[in-house]
Amino acid sequence: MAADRIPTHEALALQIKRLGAEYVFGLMSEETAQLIASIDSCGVRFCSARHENNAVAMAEGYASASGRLGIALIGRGPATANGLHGLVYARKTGSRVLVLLGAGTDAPPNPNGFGPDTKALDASAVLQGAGVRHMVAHDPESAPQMLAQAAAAASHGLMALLLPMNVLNGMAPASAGCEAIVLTAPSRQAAPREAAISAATALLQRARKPLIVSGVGAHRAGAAEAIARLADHIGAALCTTMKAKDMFRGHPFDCGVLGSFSHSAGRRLIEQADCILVFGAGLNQRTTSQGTSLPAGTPLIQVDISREAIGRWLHCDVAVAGDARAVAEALMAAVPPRQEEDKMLRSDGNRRILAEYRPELDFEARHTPRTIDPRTVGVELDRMLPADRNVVYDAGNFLSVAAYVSVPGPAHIKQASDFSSIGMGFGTALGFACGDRHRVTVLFIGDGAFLMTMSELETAAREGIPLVIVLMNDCAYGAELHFLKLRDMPLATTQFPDIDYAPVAEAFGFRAATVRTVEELRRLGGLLAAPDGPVFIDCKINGAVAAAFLEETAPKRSKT
Ligand SMILES: Cc1ncc(C[n+]2csc(CCOP(=O)(O)OP(=O)(O)O)c2C)c(N)n1
Repeated sequence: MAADRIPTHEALALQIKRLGAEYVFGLMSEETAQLIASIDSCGVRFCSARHENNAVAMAEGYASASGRLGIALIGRGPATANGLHGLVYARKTGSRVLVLLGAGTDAPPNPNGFGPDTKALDASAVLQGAGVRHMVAHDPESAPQMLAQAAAAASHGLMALLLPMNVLNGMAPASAGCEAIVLTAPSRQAAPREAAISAATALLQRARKPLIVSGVGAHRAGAAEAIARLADHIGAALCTTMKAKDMFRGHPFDCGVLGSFSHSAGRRLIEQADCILVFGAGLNQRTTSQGTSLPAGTPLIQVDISREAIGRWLHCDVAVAGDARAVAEALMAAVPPRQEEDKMLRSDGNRRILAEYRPELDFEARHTPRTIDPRTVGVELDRMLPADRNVVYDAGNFLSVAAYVSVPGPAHIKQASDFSSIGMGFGTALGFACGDRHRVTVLFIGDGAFLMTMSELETAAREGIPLVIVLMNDCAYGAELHFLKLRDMPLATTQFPDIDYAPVAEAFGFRAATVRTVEELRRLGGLLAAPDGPVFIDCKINGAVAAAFLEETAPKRSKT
């Protein structure tokens, strides 16, 4: 072997180490096994998932929590097909994720030259069809450098790199791609146009009751403080999208989340607004409750770094393209301060409405003898779990619980539903927990999604990932149950047996409990206040409680 050449899998492993990677998440196939062994040998932790989808979701969750590059490594053919759900999900999140995939070659797959290649899959065509940007390493010589390029490209969202078997099994230069790899930050357009600021100023000056809606874009721009200052300056009330939940927690005029996850006190102020100023929020169907959450006909100013996001789902009267913080500061300078007595939304009455809001008084709890109202589960766990926490949600009817569970801020809430799929929550939560080991990560997941991904119980326990899993168990595909119910259809196909999963989680090494009543849940206070290892709670919930976002999509019934 020439001294200056090493096996490609070793060169690639060294390149991954040079990227500064802490973890590679993945699942082994024969063509990637040597690369995985090399990665592990060079001191980068290979964290093995039990399904390729979950491996990709782990990389996404890690990237999302840490802001660093999340790397997944999965095999070719069936492994690639298995990972496709995760790949599309990761693309939709926009997180910095690099997925390395084994790939086939035209040569017969086994050394004796016999075929056929039963794992053959046109991965390029599949990835292209799925809208996943990808590169192909064509030769061992350039593969390490290509990996560096793919990692740099992943700064702007998901990038996949196909590593064919002949490349992985070849020899690469030992010194390939030694230069430092710099991940570029997404470029931000700093200053808004003056004309846009004047138009927005004119509307805000005329408004008596302005409302500011902030989304995750405002959070990413670090605009929370500037927006709160602007709100105080013009006498606006504040609210956020679900993705930016608790951005203004503690502010006396924080109305909470807008739309499907809103609360009654916040809505009382929101419905009074006579001008809406939106920062970094896409205004999707849940934020707008299918277009009904904001007072009809109210002038709307939309600020977004991306021009395409402006006016996309809701009318917009004034568009301001620019960085949320820069725009908030520009408006602060341009709009004259409003006198205290003219801050109509900031009346003592409105202050009291918000201060007196108690989540448990916002609904009439519907427990049954053997189940808890899902909203009560949220209210109780909000008090019981450590306040400094990350919360990750899978998707389903149970998601209504999210309205009642607070977080330290938008960096600590993650909904794994960018693909509107179930089953992405478990992997995402595992990766999120790896990306932020300073606080406990709590996963809320329905029994349907849990059964899709429960193999990862083993991963959590093996890797010592401190995860609290709250299984919102209604023994049903609840979202589908309510979908059919709202359309007067039979429900039997959506319902499943009542199985206790706590012993299953216990077998994997979790501390686990089953709860059917509020009293049983409260008894877990000690376990939940400071969890020191993986914890699993099978919460038997009343599936009859439908989430607002499902009811909002129900067909309109004609009056008889
Ligand atoms: C991958 C995938 N398969 C199926 C669906 C359709 N679907 C949406 S919600 C849901 C039910 C989920 O059940 P569960 O996880 O128990 O949560 P629940 O709705 O009961 O709260 C299903 C099957 C989907 N969105 N994604």
